[in-house]
Amino acid sequence: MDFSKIISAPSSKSILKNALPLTTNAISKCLIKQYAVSSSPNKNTFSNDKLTTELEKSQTLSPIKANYNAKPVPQYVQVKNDSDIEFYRGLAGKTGGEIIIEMLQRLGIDTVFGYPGGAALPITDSLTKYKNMRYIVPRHEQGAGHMAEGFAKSTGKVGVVIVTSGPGATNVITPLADALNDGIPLVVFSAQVPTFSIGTDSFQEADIVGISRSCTKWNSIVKDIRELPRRIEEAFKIATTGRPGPVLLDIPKDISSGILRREIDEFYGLNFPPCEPYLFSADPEGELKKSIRHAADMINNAERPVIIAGAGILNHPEGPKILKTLSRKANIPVATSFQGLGCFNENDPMALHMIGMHGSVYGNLAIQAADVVIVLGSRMDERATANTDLYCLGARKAERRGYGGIIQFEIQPKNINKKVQITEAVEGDVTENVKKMLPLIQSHHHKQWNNQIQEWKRKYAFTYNRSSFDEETIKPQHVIEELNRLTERIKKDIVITTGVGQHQMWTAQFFRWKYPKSLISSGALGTMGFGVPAALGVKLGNPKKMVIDIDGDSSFSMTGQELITAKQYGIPIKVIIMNNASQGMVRQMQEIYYDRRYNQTIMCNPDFKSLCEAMDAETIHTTNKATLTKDLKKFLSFNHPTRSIVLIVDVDQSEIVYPIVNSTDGLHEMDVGNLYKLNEPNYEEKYF
Ligand SMILES: Cc1ncc(C[n+]2csc(CCOP(=O)(O)OP(=O)(O)O)c2C)c(N)n1
Ligand SMILES: [Mg+2]
Repeated sequence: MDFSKIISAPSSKSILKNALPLTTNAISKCLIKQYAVSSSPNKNTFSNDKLTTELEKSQTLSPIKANYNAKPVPQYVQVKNDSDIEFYRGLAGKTGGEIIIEMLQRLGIDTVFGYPGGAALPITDSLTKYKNMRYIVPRHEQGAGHMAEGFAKSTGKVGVVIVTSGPGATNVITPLADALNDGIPLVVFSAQVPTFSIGTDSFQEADIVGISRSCTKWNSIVKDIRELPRRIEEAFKIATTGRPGPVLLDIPKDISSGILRREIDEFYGLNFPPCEPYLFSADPEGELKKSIRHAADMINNAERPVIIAGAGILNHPEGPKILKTLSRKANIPVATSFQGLGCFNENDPMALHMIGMHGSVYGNLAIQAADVVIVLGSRMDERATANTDLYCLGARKAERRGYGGIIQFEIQPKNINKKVQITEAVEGDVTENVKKMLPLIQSHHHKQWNNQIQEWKRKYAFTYNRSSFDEETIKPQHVIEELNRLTERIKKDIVITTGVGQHQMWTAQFFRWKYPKSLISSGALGTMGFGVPAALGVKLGNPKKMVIDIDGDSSFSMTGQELITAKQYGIPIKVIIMNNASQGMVRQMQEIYYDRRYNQTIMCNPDFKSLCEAMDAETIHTTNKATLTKDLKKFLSFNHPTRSIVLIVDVDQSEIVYPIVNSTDGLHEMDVGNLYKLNEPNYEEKYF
């Protein structure tokens, strides 16, 4: 989808009329008047239409004339059906704030996250006039953003955020960047100072459109109330089409408090053209067919195929089913990126689990040895590939011999050939295209290859050093293993969120993921502090599920105050703080690469038990291995309709996440510490 078309296309004649060159005086005179009056909506308000006329009268330069005959009507402009037209007409007489909420209701939104402020009041006050709208106010706007992410990622709906101007808006930058990197649909309304104050360094003014440009899929400021409905529709469409992502609409206070005086008589439909593969091809359908045919041929000729499944599979309701069908049909083992965890049942013998920098040894060995690597909806981030020059060496060799290579199914064109040169790219919705390819796939046993995989799985299972200094010390990996064991039968009803660090990687490694969308974690940006607020958003979207945040002590310290939000709204979540009293992941790097100079990574932590109790959470503090299982059972069986529970587990600080692949090495060059010996004598000669 070429969004530049949307941004640059004229929206309506009236909008163009407003784009007049004006003297500064004329603008401020008219706008100050408008803003002052429109703040009290029942008085004789100054409408935007009247404003336009005033501006026209007062401007001294001759207006730019739009040439309406120059362009055909853009494809995405549609006349809506009768009920839409009626709805649009009904917006006349409403304030900008009311229009926003009307539009949200029409788009099926029932939950908004946000934080109030002077500039946002016309919007948040409008919320009080509508039923069935939940408005969740966190302790910090970052919390609102991560809550919206958790809500959106776990439900597939759009996460909506409303924040005030200036610091309110800048506080959501991290969630915006996080959502952009992980492909999560968010619509953020940031309030802005009135249009006539923009650029005057006015109180709580920040150029949020400029600031958020690189961390949104699209953003815009709405400077005309008549434009508001159309912009909101565009925002939702852009957030949810193609690869989902965050958008931001900046709403000046005079727009949100102003009144729409005249009916909107030009209608824009939600039906954007579908995301077209091969935008510049004369025959996109033919190109797609050719790619799919070639991909199928490569798979049919493969001796050692491997699938890498990413988040793209989870973005389609049928994704996991289609993935399983492909794997079954030709007996292809399935590895998963961190964000793809849950798209394939990891108890399946064909599962290679998470691959990458801290991925499974067997998965990484398989990827490097495979002659055909089929990447389904994964960006191939450097955490998943390590050194790209040494990536998929087996497939590269097969490519040179004219039969194998790397196939990438991907919806986002910019992710194709971004870091890794692809042999065949199939552009468009991943699941739909795999579905199209399935009839062309021949059944195959790949017996020798799968025997090899099973042997690697037996030899190099995820493990850790189980002996510790004393009987009491708890190994962090053991906590996840126990949680995995105790929840085996109820996993369908559990969603897990995490912070970022060692605990996140151990959660990925030692929990066996079976269900789509059961892990909600910050992958590409790696945002500490994601866990607690994301868990709240997940719970609001999935009230029947048990939502567990597995957090690090340092990650929890960043946003743990959102447990007060949990108390305020009675949102019962469960939190495990894996307390190693350190920024473990950084401490581990200091140990390995910086000669044990632990510069400021050992944490001065609060008494987490008292802290969480002060936020009205139930707490358990586990310090001894002997009580871990009992405490975990108590934690899991705690069942209160509104109260949260926090289990603080003091764990061994010295543990290191293995395997480790250095960014300069190939995926097969793993450091596994003293866990076992990687003994594959002829591996390179055989496969590369
Ligand atoms: C907001 C943010 N700041 C800094 C980092 C860099 N970083 C990555 S992991 C980590 C330590 C995390 O510590 P903790 O949450 O206690 O988890 P642990 O590694 O100890 O399990 C840091 C500082 C980050 N990912 N995010
Ligand atoms: Mg820690």
